[in-house]
Amino acid sequence: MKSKIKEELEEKGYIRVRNVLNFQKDIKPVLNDLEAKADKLIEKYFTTKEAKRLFKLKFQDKYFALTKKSGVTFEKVFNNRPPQNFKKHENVEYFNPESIFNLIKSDKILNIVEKIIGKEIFSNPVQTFRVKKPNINSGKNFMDGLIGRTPWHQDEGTINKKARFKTDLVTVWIPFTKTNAKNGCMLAVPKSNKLGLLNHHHGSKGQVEIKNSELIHKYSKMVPLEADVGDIIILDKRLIHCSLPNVSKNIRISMDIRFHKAGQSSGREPLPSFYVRSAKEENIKVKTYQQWVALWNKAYMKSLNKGYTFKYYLPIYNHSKQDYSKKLN
Ligand SMILES: O=C(O)CCC(=O)C(=O)O
Ligand SMILES: [Fe+2]
Repeated sequence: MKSKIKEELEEKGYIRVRNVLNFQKDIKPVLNDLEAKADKLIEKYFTTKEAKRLFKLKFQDKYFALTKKSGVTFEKVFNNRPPQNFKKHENVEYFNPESIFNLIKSDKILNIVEKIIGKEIFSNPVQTFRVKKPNINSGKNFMDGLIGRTPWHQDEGTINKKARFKTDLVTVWIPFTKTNAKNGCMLAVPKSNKLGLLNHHHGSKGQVEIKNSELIHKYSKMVPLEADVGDIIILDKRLIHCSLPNVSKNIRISMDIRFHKAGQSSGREPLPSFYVRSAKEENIKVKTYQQWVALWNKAYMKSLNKGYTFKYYLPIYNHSKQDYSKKLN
């Protein structure tokens, strides 16, 4: 029998589950690690005297001080996985502390995911930690999805052909700050998961974007996916969604992680995917933080002389039936 959650997800394309995570146990450890990462950067960019003063500030003020002083936006450094593209042999240090590994294998999250894709579950490598800066109105980060807005897309559009149409992929979006329409929460088109995979294209900044997405604002019903810290938002792989600009004065922090049915393609080979839940205990091979870090390091090291960690082709049909413009009634 289908679970209620699965039924609702299939019907609307998204679902918010309240109070899944505990602030002290699940959220705070990640925020602490984020702050430790900022402190390391402060040591690099500031004098010892300046650093001493900055260490006392809140993460947000550390981040503002860092970006101002360095002119660097740190979108790759604060992401929890190696970047898709980088300069050849550029070894970007990314944000992959144990607290994030703990979230990926959290029973609180997996108990919900299990109701959607069943008891045999892989961690999927399509994951992004996002520290969204306020008021990015133009420039290279304008629509980068990392510190800027995320363009209109379906998550299934961002995986490769091996997984497209085949893999049962589910997105779990986790806020680390209360997130609302003002600070750039996601925006979704309810029931759009029933439209099939749509034609995507490269937007003006190279981003992956649904073709005709300008029509969405004009003609479609849109719902802001607001959430409190502790809540999670689950997305269907075909839900049409984007994120709003952050027009508040504060940063907005979130992480989206994904899971798929064990044994299926992750859609991001050669990045790691592995069992996080199974009825057979011996299937769980990645048990320690060190093992997890080693998997990612290996994938990244292999990519260093290529300058990219993964590639996929956008879903572009050679017919227009899957254009968003054809879906309006
Ligand atoms: O947080 C965002 O800006 C976008 C997140 C997203 O697209 C996702 O989790 O699939
Ligand atoms: Fe997405």
